[in-house]
Amino acid sequence: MEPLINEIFRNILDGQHKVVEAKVPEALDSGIDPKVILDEGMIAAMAEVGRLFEAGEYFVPEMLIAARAMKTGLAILKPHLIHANVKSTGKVVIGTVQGDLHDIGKNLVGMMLEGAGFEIMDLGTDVSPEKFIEAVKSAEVDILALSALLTTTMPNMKATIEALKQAGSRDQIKVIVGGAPLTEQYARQVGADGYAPDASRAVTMAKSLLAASRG
Ligand code: B1M
Repeated sequence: MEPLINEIFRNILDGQHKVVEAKVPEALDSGIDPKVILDEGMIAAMAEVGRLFEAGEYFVPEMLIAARAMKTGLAILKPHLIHANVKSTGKVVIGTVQGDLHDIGKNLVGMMLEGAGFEIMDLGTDVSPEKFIEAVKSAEVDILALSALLTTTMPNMKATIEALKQAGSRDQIKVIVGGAPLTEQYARQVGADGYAPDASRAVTMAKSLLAASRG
């Protein structure tokens, strides 16, 4: 692994956000592709954090400081990942479902959609079905994007889609879902229109759903 990428990986793992703040610009300045910094340095580090947590070597505080370091790096990478001045291709309401506080993946999906020209209304984490519906009704929203990282909160995607039906808003928008524990099959089961395993495929999915609905 490229030494700078390895340093970013290690310092996210160790929660050293100040070092990450220095190393990400250094990696960019040395000409490393921002996507490589993201995938091989940063996302890979968070996967390793998850593995260490599962193995009982990391606990919630370690996960939290790693997440802070990850977010520091993402803020620096953001302008390099998205292209400014792209015309709006549609409006997206995005959030992490009720009971779930994980927001790094959701933020990344929002960031990539923004880069592809979508207008983003980010409701944050632990979003109740009622809050999603309120947002969807408050504007002409094209896509509702739901994220979940816990097997215990995944069912709240179905609850949100059901609430959308009850509110009479289901037919007006496309729903896409994603998050580490999800599968294509689960997405179909909860009644979503699309599933994406990562942020760039969320963009492709969002674009193709809108293209299909607009004819
Ligand atoms: Co949590 N946590 N956590 N955690 N945490 C996981 C998810 C876990 C897998 C760790 C493990 O055991 N290996 C495990 C879940 C197990 C399960 O449900 N089966 C877990 C647990 C158990 C918990 C707690 C219950 C721990 C506890 O308190 N005992 C607790 C729950 C709190 C709550 O939400 N109510 C908890 C808390 C936390 C922190 C707050 C400490 C912190 C989150 C900080 C934050 O987000 N601000 C945290 C972290 C950091 C993680 C891990 C280590 C990393 C998550 C992450 O940011 N990944 C995670 C382990 C892992 O995922 N391997 C873990 C990087 C990110 C870029 O990837 O979010 O997967 P990801 O997003 C990807 C794709 O999934 C996809 O695109 C993204 C980019 O490619 N994607 C979408 C995501 N949303 C999408 C939406 C789309 C499309 C694609 O369309 C709309």
